[in-house]
Amino acid sequence: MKKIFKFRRTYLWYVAALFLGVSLQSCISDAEGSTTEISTVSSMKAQLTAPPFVPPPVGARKAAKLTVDMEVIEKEGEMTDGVKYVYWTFNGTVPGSFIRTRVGDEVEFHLKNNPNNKLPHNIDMHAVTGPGGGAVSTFVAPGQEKVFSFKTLNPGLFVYHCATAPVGMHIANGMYGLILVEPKGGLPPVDKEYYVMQGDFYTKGKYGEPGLQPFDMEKAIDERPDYVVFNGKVGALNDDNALTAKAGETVRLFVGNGGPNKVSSFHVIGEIFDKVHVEGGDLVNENVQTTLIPSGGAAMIEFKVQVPGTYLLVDHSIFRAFNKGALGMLKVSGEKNAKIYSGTQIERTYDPDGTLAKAKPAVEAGEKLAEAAKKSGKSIEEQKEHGKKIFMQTCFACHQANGQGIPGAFPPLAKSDYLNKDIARAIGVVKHGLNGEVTVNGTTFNSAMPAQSLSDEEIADVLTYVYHNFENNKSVVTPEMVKAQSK
Ligand code: HEC
Ligand SMILES: [Cu+2]
Repeated sequence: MKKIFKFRRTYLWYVAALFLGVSLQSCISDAEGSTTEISTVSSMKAQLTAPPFVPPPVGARKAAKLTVDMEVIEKEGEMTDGVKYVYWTFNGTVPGSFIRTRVGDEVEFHLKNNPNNKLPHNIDMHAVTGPGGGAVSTFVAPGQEKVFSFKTLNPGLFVYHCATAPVGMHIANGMYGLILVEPKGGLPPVDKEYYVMQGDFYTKGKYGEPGLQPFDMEKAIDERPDYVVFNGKVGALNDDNALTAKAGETVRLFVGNGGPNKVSSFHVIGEIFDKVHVEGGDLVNENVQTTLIPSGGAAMIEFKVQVPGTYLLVDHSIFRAFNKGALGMLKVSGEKNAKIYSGTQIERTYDPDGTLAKAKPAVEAGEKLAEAAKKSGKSIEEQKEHGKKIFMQTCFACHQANGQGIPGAFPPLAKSDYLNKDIARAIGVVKHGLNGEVTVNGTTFNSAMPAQSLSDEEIADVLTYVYHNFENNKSVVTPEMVKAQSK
């Protein structure tokens, strides 16, 4: 017995010594045990990019002295069609330039304030260890430059932002961006990488109210944004500006949230995140549907795209997506795969008790026609007034309040060439519904509009309203025209 015990003790010592040796050796071989100790061997100018693009991966590059040039530019931009806003930016974009570093880099940061600007600014980078994340050392007046240096000690995806009083206002005007600190050896390679950042905006006018809209401090304090958007404006990532990938590729999204107020429930409709670096750090969650991105926080999101289509990036606090602008697009091209996603396989009427077959003619012949007859002989003004009510009850949910539609889902009725070209056809759409491809103002939609169960008079009024608004051609539609339209 005693002998065995002794043997075990020796064995344990042997194992311990082995461990010690291995860890000592790894320390010596990469000389990067503690990130404060990593030495830099070269110096270079950091390559910066405007969103939604990111600089190339660091790969195997050793830690270096990195010079970053950042200029604050106050400039007018477009929040959405017809709505102007004065943005305060880092390097002219919202979010500001993407900065890509690796752990152990020594960053020499140059902050310049454009001489045409009106206000002083600074920068607080969450990747910086030191007072104010750099804010204390970078307060610059217009026409001034300040330089400070820091060492990147922690890998991760970090937010940077202006921290000049009133801080909330500087951030609300667009002063934020992302700085990535890659681990030694870099992040695992993927096929596509993109830079997306959410922000909430507060304007004197309501959503869509045209003209130059000033910042509204009261709404900002109450956290009642008029706009919640990706990359600084409504539609920054839509249609021709959509992110792209091919089926079979892996995609990494660097997603930040500038706030200033709202937490994002970030989701991509029709995708599951294979991996999420939660809060931009080392913790990796897998198979995630929606990830929380705090104000002043970020996440690295990875997924493989399998089948073609348009995938919508949204804040799943969903009114923000469809009514305040938090909607972007990832367009995936490539081969269909019916095993993974079949598309509609069967479409047929569901009428188990014959209710639909009986009720439709009855309703039409009955109360609705009677009501229509009673109210005939309306003026165009009366038609428009009645039509507006119907529009707000029925069409608004899909085509939106100003008839602008929703990219990728519902075509616009505003300035719609399809609508204005052929009245009979438009009547047919509302009366009988519309399926399959339709091209409106050069954009093709392939969805379905159900037939609207409205009387001939209601269809006449709502179309008259639509034709007299949203910059359409002011056609008048009468119940007789609707009645005559059989298909
Ligand atoms: C449930 C959502 C929905 C509702 C409600 C709806 N539509 Fe549509 N509408 C669509 C979709 C989707 C299309 C495109 C169909 C396609 O791709 O084939 C469309 C197409 C149209 C078009 C032709 C394309 C264009 O943009 O000019 C007109 C006109 C139209 N709708 C008018 C109306 C009117 C008027 C109402 C209200 C009475 C209404 N729609 C209600 C979803 C809707
Ligand atoms: Cu500022």
